[in-house]
Amino acid sequence: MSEIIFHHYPPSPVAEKVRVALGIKQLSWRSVIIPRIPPKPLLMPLTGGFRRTPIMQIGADIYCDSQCILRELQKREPEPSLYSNAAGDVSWALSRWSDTTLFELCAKIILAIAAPDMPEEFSRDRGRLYFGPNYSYAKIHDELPHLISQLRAQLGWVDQQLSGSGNFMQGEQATIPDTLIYYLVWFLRGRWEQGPEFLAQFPAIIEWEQRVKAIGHGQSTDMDAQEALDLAKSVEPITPAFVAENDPQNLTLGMKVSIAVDEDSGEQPVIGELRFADRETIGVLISNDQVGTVCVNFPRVGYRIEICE
Ligand SMILES: N[C@@H](CCC(=O)N[C@@H](CS)C(=O)NCC(=O)O)C(=O)O
Repeated sequence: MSEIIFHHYPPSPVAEKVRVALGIKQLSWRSVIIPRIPPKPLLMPLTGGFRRTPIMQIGADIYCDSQCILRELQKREPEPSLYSNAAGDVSWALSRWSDTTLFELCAKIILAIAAPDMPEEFSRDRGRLYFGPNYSYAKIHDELPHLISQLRAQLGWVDQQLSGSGNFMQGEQATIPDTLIYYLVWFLRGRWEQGPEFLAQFPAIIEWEQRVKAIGHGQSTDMDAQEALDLAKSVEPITPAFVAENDPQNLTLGMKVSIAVDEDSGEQPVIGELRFADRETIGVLISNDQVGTVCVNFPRVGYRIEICE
């Protein structure tokens, strides 16, 4: 199997989610550090313009979004499983909560408090990306007591689950829900001055946090971004040419489609030729001089696919 190449930057919380999954599976991987804000000239040729972090590359197959990355890791390396049963489980529904509602609450609290001290370019970029065109850090700041009350109640549910579940969210093995909550606790503790004090009210979370931290990130070795591009160019994508039956959008192989985050985040869509589509994943081929042809995969949930005329 080709090497797992992970494009990320150390402070990225969503990347931390995947690093923990790499740790659960004790995988070896190559680490390419990418910029925290665009331009990302050595990443864009691989993703067709998708700018979020993290991205996984295996040869000429690219996986965008942590949802798609974790699923692919589980497919390629089934043991130890990220699921609580062999067929998969309801963790993806949990991810719709942790990665939207809960992530947004954490991001609002952390960024609204840090905004005055952040580089202007960074705070503007993240404000538009996460909170829409009319965001105002001042307004978010005024709402902090409300936002913290929302977060406290919802993390309380996690604390209750952990008080009775064993060492991890679903028992004695770390699985997807552990990664889904850990990255947010890591984000709160590391980037919000009052984070440690806030988290102290959740004793089961605090003990579990140490257990997840001890799992580590597997074994990584650094890789140069240009080397990753050259590698993609030297091989062909192995994502199969396949469209599952009864596609609700009538997708067919080879059609030109655009794929975009399904929220008003100001991001450009990725446009490519349809190579793969099933219930959960869509993959398109894109080509350029730097990488040749690569297959860029996205989750379907949370993304809007449009057929280009
Ligand atoms: N749904 C995406 C969210 C990814 C995301 O928003 N990541 C943040 C970093 S933690 C990001 O992309 N920030 C902007 C950037 O890195 O350019 C996923 O699960 O991968």
